[in-house]
Amino acid sequence: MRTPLIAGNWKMNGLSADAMALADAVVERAAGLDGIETVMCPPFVHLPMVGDRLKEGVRLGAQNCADAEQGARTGEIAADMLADLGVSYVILGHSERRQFYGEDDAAIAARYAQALKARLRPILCVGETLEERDAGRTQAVVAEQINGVVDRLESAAGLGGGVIAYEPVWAIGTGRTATAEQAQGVHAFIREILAERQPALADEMRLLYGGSMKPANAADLLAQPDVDGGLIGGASLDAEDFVAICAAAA
Ligand code: 3PY
Repeated sequence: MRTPLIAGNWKMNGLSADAMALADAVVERAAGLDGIETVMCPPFVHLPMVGDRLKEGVRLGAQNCADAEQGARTGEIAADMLADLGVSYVILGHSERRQFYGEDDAAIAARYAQALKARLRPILCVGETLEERDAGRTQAVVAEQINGVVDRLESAAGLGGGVIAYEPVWAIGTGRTATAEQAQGVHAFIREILAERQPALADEMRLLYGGSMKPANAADLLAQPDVDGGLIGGASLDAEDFVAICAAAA
């Protein structure tokens, strides 16, 4: 049985007062939701103050971590610094990191390994662009991104500490969402890739859908057998919408 997981990716939004107000509102509304894991991933600078406001059942996540343990990495944040703040999850390989900061599979794998070392649970994002989908390359791209990380870890079992988020790039920040059938198709394929590595991993690993998930489409997406939760962008900045999605998963 895979516990549903809903993680809010706040991206680069909000000043400290906004972060505190949003965290308070989510914690208050999410009280009493059972059977799911809820995670808030604010920008790095807001982690301590959001962390201070969380109550049982709501966890703290970060939006990236460094590819090295410590030292000469100006501007980066080490995984164990995040763990030290009470962070449980870390988003890695988001398409915005791949697109705007040139993070490739090797860089993402190095970050993944650091996250595992610090006992953080990585949320590995994969997904195709519209051109790749139109060219019939969705499965090839997703397989390449997953294998590009797993092949660089010590063993496939290492992947097991984490979660995979399928986020079609064409559905990020565009208001477009994959249909429930499109999402299920790719999630089932991801489970096949994992099963080739390790059958138990395929059964246990949670697969999230990300890309304009909102209250209006959440129930449909979450009803799919291989969709175990969501990585929520814009809707995670509105406590009512975010908790409505959490309720749809519970
Ligand atoms: C989105 O839904 O826009 C996201 O990028 C979630 O990570």
